[in-house]
Amino acid sequence: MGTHLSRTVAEGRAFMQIVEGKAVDALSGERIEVSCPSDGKVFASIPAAGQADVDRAVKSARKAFEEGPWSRMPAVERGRCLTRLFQLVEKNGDELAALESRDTGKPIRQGKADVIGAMRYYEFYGGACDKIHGDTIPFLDGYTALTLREPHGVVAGIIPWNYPLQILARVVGAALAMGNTLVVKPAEDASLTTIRIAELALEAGIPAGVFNVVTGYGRDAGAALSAHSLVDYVTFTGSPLTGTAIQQAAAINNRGVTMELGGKSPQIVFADADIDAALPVLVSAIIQNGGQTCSAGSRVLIEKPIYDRVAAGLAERFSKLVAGPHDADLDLGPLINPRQKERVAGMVSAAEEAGIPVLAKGSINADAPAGGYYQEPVLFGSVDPAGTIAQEEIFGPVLSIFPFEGEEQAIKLANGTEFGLVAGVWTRDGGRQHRVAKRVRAGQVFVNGYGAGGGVELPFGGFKKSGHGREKGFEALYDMSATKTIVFNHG
Ligand code: TXE
Repeated sequence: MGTHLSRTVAEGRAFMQIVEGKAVDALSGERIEVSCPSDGKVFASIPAAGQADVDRAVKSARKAFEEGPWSRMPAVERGRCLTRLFQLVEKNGDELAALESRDTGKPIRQGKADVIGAMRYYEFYGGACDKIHGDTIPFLDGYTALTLREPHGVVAGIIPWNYPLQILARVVGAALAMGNTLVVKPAEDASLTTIRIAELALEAGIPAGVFNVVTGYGRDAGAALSAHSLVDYVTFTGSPLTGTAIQQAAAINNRGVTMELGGKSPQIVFADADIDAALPVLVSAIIQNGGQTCSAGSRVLIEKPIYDRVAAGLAERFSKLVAGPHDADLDLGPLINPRQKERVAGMVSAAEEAGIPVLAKGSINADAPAGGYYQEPVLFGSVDPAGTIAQEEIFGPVLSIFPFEGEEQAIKLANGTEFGLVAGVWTRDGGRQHRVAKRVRAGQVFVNGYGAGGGVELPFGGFKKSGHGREKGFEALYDMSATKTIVFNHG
């Protein structure tokens, strides 16, 4: 522990992009240094791709799509490739978890959980390949009408840095299951496991050119990829601002998009709730991955009669939370980079200066390396629902709690932000469970529980500013394909 972080297979390695089945550098030869958020020290590097690199990767994916065999391969064969990838991810699980933790600073426990999540995607979509099909439609006399689900073609996947292994897996699993080919651009802050997974995909028998990786900055590689005329569909997880830029770029070619743009997800705790069951979940829903989770439960709405009790329970737990380096495996790791640390710390101090009461703060482990991007957890009480920390996605370990009176006010507060990704409802009243779950505008609602990002088989995506399109489960297979209608005239 301390300043000596454990070493991984990545130490000193110059990572490469994967294009047409080969490891390639950026055409310019430029590289980006990769540092560990736990100590801020450089330990590896990745290529800095530009327009020409993106063009090369997209053409590789285009060729693989047009010439096959992937897009024309029997679904069961594609499924077997994804299943082999699932097995290889399992086999290399320890290495992938260590790499993910080193690259993102997340506690090793979370890295391992992410490997298991990623495995489940490859397993699920490997099995789903030959179980998705079209319909026959009753039509005019003398005709037979049917639908086929066809791949879009080349899919571009732009991946964020918070859960690279898992978010990559949900994109790769669904896109490849439907016979698309792919160009993936991971985040400049966390590209290493994406490169490793693309290597394992080749080993699993996914043909060269089907799954390409370009690494580089969003403004260069990401922008070039989303605007490329040979890309047929773009899927993105990240910030609303970047999502808008990507949609504008894809609109130049009138291409479809899936957008998962984060949230400000509420958990509503009614007076009849099982408070002891709720408390640990309310904490883990915001602390998991240091709060850098699109589905983080960042607002807790508490019915007035139990406000003080729940606030005290949360405060007690918050005061014991400790942040530290990834391999110390504490409650949370550092934030991803200095920019995010500055942003979160800035929002916390602005709220403090505005007089919002701090009910509790966690701590930073005394042994944590000085160069790391640590942020202690903060619990704010009696927050103004219209204020900045109640409305904006903070993306850090910061929880805001709000009192409410009755169901109507709870729903109004829950729906009172621009986001609509996930919600939690805690009550023993069966009628209320259904009423509230239906009226909360969120893509996923958990009753008496909360699954930040959990469940690969559960459709996931947002309302409002949280985005559109659905990932995970069978729904993602619909997004990753288009319906073709064929009509036969038996005349
Ligand atoms: O995200 P960006 P940033 C939110 C979270 C966080 C904020 C900023 O609130 O505080 O976003 O993080 C690529 N064209 N989320 O700036 O910019 C970029 O290289 C094409 C929520 O890191 O959205 C990376 O691969 N691509 C979220 C990816 O977009 C571009 C997860 C995400 O980066 C691009 C992450 C461009 N013009 C952040 N600019 C979630 N929903 O879970 C950047 N990129």
